[in-house]
Amino acid sequence: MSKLLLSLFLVLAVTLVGCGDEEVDEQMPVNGEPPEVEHDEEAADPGMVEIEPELPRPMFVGTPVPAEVDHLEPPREEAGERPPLLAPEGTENVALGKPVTSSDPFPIIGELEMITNGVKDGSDGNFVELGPFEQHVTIDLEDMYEIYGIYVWHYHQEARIYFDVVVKTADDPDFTENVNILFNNDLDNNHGLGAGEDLRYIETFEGKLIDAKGVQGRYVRLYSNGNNVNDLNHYIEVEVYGKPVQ
Ligand SMILES: [Ca+2]
Ligand SMILES: [Ca+2]
Repeated sequence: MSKLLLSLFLVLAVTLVGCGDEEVDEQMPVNGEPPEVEHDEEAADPGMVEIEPELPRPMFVGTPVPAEVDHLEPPREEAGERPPLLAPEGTENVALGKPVTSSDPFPIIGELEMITNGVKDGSDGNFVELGPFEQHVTIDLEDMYEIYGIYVWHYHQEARIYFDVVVKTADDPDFTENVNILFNNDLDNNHGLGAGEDLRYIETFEGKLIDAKGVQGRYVRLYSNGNNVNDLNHYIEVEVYGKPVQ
């Protein structure tokens, strides 16, 4: 948890420095040392490798313009700046082809199977559209895994922001055993899972990476509550990078 806080702090710090470029540049301490890279320590671990999912083609170009939504993560200037997910060798997408259920079992568009079919293209015909307001989907990994990261593509034809995104894992389908909330930007607790403090973010072809830090679980549930364009909920793909529990 402290690591999460540190990451958030670093993001904030970088944002603040970035905003104040003009005034601050000359006053930056110059000590000849290159800036600390957040992942140095982990990268030095010989058992850890970088996980790079295959990305779909971008559906829009340029830096997304932030919508008028507060508590929003600043968009990255360029694609590919995101630090890679680090995970033990042998980690792979264990959600591929696994069964998906949902609070909306009869999607408006598409099928729930599309969420784990490996296709991340953002064009029409590749997303599932769930009903309005609070909805969730659950992936059964069909075995216990150590989970290192989860990538989520809701929709990337335009720079949308989905609300009340929560991602959690558990050992059982009712989410009563070993429940871990990995991400939560439901600021006012619409889902009743507790108010979250994670930032909202803009959807792009890169998907959202959620660090899971090796948490163990079999079931992954993802919540949302409409988006800044309409009240509906969409998924193109969810990838869960894990290793079987030994
Ligand atoms: Ca898909
Ligand atoms: Ca909310």
